[in-house]
Amino acid sequence: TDKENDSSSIGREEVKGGEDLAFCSLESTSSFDNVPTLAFPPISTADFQFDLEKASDIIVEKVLEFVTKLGNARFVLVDLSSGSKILSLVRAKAGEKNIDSGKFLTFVGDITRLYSGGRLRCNVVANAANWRLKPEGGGVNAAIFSAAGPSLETATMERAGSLAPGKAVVVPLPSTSPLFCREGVTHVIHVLGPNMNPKRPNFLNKDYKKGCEVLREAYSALFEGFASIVK
Ligand code: AR6
Repeated sequence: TDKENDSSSIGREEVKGGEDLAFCSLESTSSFDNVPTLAFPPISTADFQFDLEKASDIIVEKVLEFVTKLGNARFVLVDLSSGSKILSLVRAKAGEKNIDSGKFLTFVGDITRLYSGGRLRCNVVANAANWRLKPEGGGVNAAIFSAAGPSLETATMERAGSLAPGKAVVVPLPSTSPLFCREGVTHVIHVLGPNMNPKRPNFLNKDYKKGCEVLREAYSALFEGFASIVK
């Protein structure tokens, strides 16, 4: 399947004891489990309508910068569909730049079910948030808040009441959250990307000079947040 192809560089783990996951049994099944791993969606590329070519350039540029900075950490770009154009673009451009395929991979699947559905351990998950940091809206934001349960909203509000474009906030996930106990996610990092959709707040009206600047800032903030957890 596409999922297997996409994640082949990190090796496959045997699916075993799937039922145990409901009871928070997350025993280590491979040496990869101990590598700090950030799963992130392509920020701003769906509801916020950011140009995919430009977004893919920025993702590869920022991953390259932080893969080098972080050393012992993995980055996983996740999207829902095997036909995801942004995943193909990023895969091609990452190949051209020779980014270590053990440290950066693309993955097709639901970011809220990476371990239970894909046997991929990611201790940190990024969210393409809204400025209010609320569960509303659709996309990955609604999926993460729904999968994490109400404790994510409480934990988020303890850290920040809102987010400016280009900024990120690291939220430790309470161990009672299903995302923690089922998937092994210890932190969610909310990021607010640039918005090119006239129907959403802070609309940049085709200003890609500003848009690219804010998207770069957003990935820097996200990856620095991840670095602060890894250290
Ligand atoms: N798993 C993996 N990837 C996903 C999932 C999922 N469950 N759901 C969506 N994606 P978007 P944005 C991918 O629209 O453009 C919200 O309403 C999706 O295919 O979620 O930054 C917020 O409240 C796409 O590739 O985020 C904000 O207001 C990527 O995630 C606004 O949308 C980002 O799509 C943010 O818009």
